[in-house]
Amino acid sequence: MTDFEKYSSNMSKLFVKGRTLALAYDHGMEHGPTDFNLNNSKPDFIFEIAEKTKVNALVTQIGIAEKYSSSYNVPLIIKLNGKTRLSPKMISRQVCSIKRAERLNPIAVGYTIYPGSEFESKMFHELSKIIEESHEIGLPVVVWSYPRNERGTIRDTSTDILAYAARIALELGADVVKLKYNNDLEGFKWVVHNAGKVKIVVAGSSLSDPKVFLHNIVDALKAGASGAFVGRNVWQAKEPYKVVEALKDLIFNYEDPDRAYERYFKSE
Ligand code: FBP
Repeated sequence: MTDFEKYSSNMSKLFVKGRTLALAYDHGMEHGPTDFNLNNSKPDFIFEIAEKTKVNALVTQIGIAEKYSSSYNVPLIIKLNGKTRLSPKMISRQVCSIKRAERLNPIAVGYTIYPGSEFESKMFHELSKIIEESHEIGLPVVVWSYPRNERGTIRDTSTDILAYAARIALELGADVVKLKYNNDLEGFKWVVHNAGKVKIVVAGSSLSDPKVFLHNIVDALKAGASGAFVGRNVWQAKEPYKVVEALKDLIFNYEDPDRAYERYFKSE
């Protein structure tokens, strides 16, 4: 298989009919175990959800992928950088090489940038090398583009800033950009427009009422997003499997959010 064929094959695993749903589970590094309980702190719990629901991919840091993925048939997206919330400096550096990630045969790699941080140029520089090397071996790159100021206290999700975050991903050569959705359907269309040929996926954000959450996802899709990479709204939910099935209906079957809510959550 040529690198281009490998790239196309990976992209078609990640996007089915142009849409995707992945589970995000890099929070142990980013937020710490405060996000977890006795169940979802266990990587096996998350791998089982990903395998049984057949989501397009599971996003983890390399350590979890290395220790757990061999027991499961789950497509991986391996995050190559990470930071903790213990450090006030808004810089996330590479913690895993492409060579190391490649041993696990992921369908893509991921990297977070913080546009607006005083360290943005370091992250852009590192990311540009990662994109170059990944593309040489047919690996798509997903960029988490999260605008922040120096101390991480400004998490601007205005339309202009999100459009900027999307544009940076396009200009750096990302294949997919992950953004926070700002609950502004019309504004988000401008964000999508500025991403050009880069596909946009939205984050789930902190645990919210399922009805509100499903509506937000559908609004992001209506604005032109190609799917979602969801973490806490799945594995912190009372019934994670129902959340994933509802999301699949919205994303792949263009289901109405109220109908999906009734189907999966009404009896609760
Ligand atoms: P959620 O769906 O739980 O919001 O996860 C999305 C995500 O991008 C994770 O991949 C990442 O760990 C986390 O959000 C980072 O969130 P933040 O930088 O806002 O703390």
